[in-house]
Amino acid sequence: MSYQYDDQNIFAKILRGEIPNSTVRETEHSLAFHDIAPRAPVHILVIPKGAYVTFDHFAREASEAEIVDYIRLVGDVAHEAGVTPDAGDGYRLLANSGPNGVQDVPHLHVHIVGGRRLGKMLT
Ligand code: IU
Repeated sequence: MSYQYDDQNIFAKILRGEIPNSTVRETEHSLAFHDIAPRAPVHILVIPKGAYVTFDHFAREASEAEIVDYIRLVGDVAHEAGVTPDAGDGYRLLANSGPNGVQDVPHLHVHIVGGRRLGKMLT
């Protein structure tokens, strides 16, 4: 997997409105939606609207406005889902990246997973 962006990936189609999604929150530069196959009571994906494949790609190429918008949305969504340690029992952020990270969809997505006690790794 390179940083060559494939605009036929499923999240690109979601962003173009070609495929429905269960939106949690949308901002100028980012979208949060429920994972279609949740592996925990809270399982939300947060994606930038820009064409970035992995977190490092995003960190190097995105504007500061996109980065601030994205990081803030991840935090806000976790907070609103009630899983942050101040309001709940904690959660995990996960960004599978590239083949060894077993990334299936080649558009950056952070998983917010919580609502149950997790094992040490998500497989
Ligand atoms: P991964 O980190 O690339 O393995 O995660 C991809 C996630 O996208 C995975 O948890 C899927 O359940 C999820 N997903 C989705 O929410 N909607 C879809 O249409 C498809 C995958 I395809």
